[in-house]
Amino acid sequence: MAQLTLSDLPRAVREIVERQPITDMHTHLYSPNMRSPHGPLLLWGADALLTYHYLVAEVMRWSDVEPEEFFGWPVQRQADLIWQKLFIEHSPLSEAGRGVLTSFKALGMDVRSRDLGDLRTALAGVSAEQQVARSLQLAHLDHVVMTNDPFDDAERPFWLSGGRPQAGFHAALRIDPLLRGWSEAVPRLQGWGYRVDGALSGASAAEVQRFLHEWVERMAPLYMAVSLPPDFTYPDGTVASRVLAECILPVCREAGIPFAMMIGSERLVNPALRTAGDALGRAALGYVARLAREYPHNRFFVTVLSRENQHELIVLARKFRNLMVFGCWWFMNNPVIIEDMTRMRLELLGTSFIPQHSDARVLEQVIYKWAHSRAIIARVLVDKYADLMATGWVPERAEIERDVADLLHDNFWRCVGKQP
Ligand code: HDL
Ligand code: ZN
Repeated sequence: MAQLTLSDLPRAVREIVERQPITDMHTHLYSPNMRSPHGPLLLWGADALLTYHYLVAEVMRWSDVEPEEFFGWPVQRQADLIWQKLFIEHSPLSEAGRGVLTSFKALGMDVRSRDLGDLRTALAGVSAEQQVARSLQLAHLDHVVMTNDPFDDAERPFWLSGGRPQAGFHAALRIDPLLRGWSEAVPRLQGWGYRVDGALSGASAAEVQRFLHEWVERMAPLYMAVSLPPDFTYPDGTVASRVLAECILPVCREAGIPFAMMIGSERLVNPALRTAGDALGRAALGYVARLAREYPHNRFFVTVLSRENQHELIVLARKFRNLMVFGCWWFMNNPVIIEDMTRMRLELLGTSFIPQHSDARVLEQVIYKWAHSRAIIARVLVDKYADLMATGWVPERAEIERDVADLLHDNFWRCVGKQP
């Protein structure tokens, strides 16, 4: 077997990380054949990239336009303002700003002109299917997991009509209203014919289970998911705790799929910014340990939104084999934090975690989000293998390939209990 020298290591690790096909386990992308009553669900192209809600939040800091007025503009005019403020009048040093340019460059577009018209033209005439193939190839992704919400009026008709995503796109059943909007969910469930009531009495729990089983049947999700506020806890005597214990976890166990808890999102801290108005809070993670302990036959994906929660979550993963830590989520998805978290995770978990997901909402974001993260993950791995070599242990190339495949691909598929 080819043994590596210390001087070989950086190049070898970078190559191995670059070549590893990735399964992107959490995105907001849609298969290009998925349509709402108003048109395709997938967002792609220059104006969609520029009006990503991360950049909307950033442009509001340099502009005195009222959000209400801004959201009334055509997308192209919104993109024009963002380009002018965040790229021309101020350097795009933020991760979301730099990312747009990384994706443009990878797609063969020359950003030196700084002419947004030229950049729009470069993407004109390309079909969604072509752009999906180009973007996934450039990002070197083999599978993409979507976020699929049966409460979303735009998406529900596709599934109810028997629609199926194209190969390579997989569903994740997203059920936030059941755990953080129960009072609004009840009339909707009733309207769909499920005999539930606000107190979860009578047949309600069985009916919520029926609702979940029917959507598992329709979507064939790889996992079920929820985003939880920082103050969520379990058990807390509310209906949400009963929905979790009596409905969600039993259905996940019967369906053989993990439950993903994305913890710490504070919705609409500034409602005027709409999707861009969410923030974060530090959570008390004791309930994560309790769930992992009390439900040993359930598997849990967990990611947290507060930097201060990261270390605590990693330690919990050391205690529970049914807890899989994943991703640098949302406000964590910045180089300084990705590097810090990846080092901490490797030092406490070895390779038994999933370092990243893209959370891409716009197709071409997978190009920059993964290019940026692969570079950081490779840099951290070089250091850790060099530390290993200092003990006299010489990692073989095939072992590094195995480790990187675990981190970027196989750990996910083992946790969902399926072969891709
Ligand atoms: O709840 C989530 O899945 C978050 O990722 C939100 O969608 C958030 O708006 C986001 O896009 N973060 O990247
Ligand atoms: Zn997300």
